[in-house]
Amino acid sequence: MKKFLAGIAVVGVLALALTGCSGGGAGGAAGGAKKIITVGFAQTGSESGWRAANTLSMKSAFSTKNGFKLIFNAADNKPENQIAAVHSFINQGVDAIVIAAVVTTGWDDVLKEAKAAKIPVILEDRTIDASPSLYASWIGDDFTKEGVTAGAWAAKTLGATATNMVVLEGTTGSSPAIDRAKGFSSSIAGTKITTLDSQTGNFTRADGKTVMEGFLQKYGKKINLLFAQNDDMGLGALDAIKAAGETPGTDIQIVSIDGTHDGLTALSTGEFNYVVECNPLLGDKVASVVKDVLAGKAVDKAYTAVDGAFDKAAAIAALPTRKY
Ligand code: GYE
Repeated sequence: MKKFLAGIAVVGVLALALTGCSGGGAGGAAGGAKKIITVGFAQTGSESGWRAANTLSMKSAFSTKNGFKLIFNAADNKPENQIAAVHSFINQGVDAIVIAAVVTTGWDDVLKEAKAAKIPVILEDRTIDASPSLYASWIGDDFTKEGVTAGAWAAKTLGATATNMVVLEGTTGSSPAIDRAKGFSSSIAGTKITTLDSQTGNFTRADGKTVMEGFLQKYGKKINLLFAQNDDMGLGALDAIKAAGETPGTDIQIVSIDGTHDGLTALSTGEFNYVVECNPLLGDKVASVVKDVLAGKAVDKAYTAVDGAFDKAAAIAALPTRKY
């Protein structure tokens, strides 16, 4: 697995790498004008702040200026919509397909069709359960590691005293929901943290709020810890916690994942207690991999972004220059 930095410091390097290879390959039709690369991008939807930043990053990387025609589809987080979008990309004869898969399962048939049509598929953000022979590469973040980091904070901070946790899970069947849960559990194993309840909030603020309201009704003041699998659900939960007369960050400690501007703001004011980063700015790297694949260059099967984590002081320091 190749590590890459999607942060600000490396943008220049990635841009250089892109410039370096743009002379040859798919972009360089022999002797004539450069061929425009048509790419179909099957995005999950628009569930979160992370997703908004990811969509922007993809749209700016796959720009006309960079030699692309982007056909963008947002599937409203419905797997069937997303499969239909990929079918339509195949029918339109796009040069390449990029997928941020809503769920890990159900991909074999449509990916086989893309392969038969000789259209390369590049996975962005989320991983899938399919034979690696059905896609060229994956570019994203290490969700298991994010869960491990979030859980390690919880274990260190609350693991020695009896602690009742509730969990707001991401989209059921999505790779970040599956892997973050796995990573978190491994870190809190053997501690005094017990899980009172764990339900999906679909990575959205609205559902984070509703599900947290339910938890508070059911468990009252028993809850000491909330693990929100993304910032948005944690932010939605804040409203429910305040409405129940409790103080977020004190009565109920909150750890979340993403590191969006809004998440870090909640951390800077003490309403969240810890946030693990998940970098959504993957567009430039995805675009360079697409160009390499179409140029017949060897690419790695996986490129993993490097992520950090924030406590209150780190959030305050990071906020002024935060890009998403
Ligand atoms: O954490 C969440 C988004 O797949 C990593 O999807 C992504 C997740 C992200 O909606 O906010």
